[in-house]
Amino acid sequence: MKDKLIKMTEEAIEKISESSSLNELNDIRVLYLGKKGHITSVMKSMKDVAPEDRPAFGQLVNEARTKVEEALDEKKEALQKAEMEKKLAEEVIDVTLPAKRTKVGHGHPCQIALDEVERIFVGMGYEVVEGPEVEWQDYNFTKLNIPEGHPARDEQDTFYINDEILLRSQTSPVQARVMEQGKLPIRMIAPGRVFRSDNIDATHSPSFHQIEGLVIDKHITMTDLKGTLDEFAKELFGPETKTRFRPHHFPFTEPSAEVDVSCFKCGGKGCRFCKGEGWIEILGCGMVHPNVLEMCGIDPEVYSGFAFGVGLERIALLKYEIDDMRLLYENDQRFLNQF
Ligand code: 2NL
Repeated sequence: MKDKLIKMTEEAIEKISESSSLNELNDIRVLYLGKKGHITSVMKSMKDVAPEDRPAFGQLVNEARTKVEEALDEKKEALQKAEMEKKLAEEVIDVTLPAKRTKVGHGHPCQIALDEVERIFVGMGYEVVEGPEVEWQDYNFTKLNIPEGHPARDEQDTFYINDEILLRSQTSPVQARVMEQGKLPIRMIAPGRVFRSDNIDATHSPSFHQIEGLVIDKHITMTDLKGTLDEFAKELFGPETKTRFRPHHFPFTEPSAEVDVSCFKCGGKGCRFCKGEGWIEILGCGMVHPNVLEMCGIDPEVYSGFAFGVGLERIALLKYEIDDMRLLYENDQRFLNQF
């Protein structure tokens, strides 16, 4: 029995030293020390040994067991170490390799144009104020001197949520809200998304962006309006730019005007870009209608003001010489990467 045990132990130790993986090592552990393993079954045969020999026999088996366990542990450690070294060797990082190029994004042409417009007006002391895209029709129309029955309220032109609530068709409700707060004077621009029930073509979209401006103070006159928008045009299109104010009609301003800038391509002589006109229309404006002031809680006998509205897409199309508005919404990177 003793010889058998010694042979078994040697055999186990040899197998352990020849093993080359942790899996293999585990199989050997099971084969000798597992529940039905060789050494375990020798231990179980204790009952066949004479009682007086049992202590010595037990000690022998335990020694054999310890030897095999030690050999297993030692080999396990060696295998783990080798595995780690192999892994480290495989995963060497060459810090001198050139890095992957990261792509840095940039603003959308409309965003670039908006930043420019905001920069100009903030430079003149204006605040930038935003408001909700879903509005009360009271703020979108009534308070802006567009009474019930006015064609601008037509269901064909405006997206209604219900009888009272709609998608704003202009950003002026933001200004109406500021006027109502009653803090005067006001110098603000309200940029944002607006909605009209239009079909999509090269110059129209059911959703586009507007920047409206509002100035309210004592003694504000049409000359303030002209001087401000002339300065804006020069900053946006270059110092040579001239402006032309043509009479127009808006319900919320009186008098009202449309503003053209001298063509920044030909300087006003007339070219393909300005369709031979020498002038390009950029915005609408006027002196705030006394009805609007009154409905927003401001005394038109004491205060007066001017307002204007610019289409952001229109500015971007002009400034970057883009001939189709749809390009601004398609997000084709071949187009966007040019700005
Ligand atoms: C255009 C014309 C305009 C306004 C917007 C305005 C706002 C208030 C009071 C009075 Cl709260 N007026 N806004 C005034 C004149 C013209 O926009 O063609 N926009 C693209």
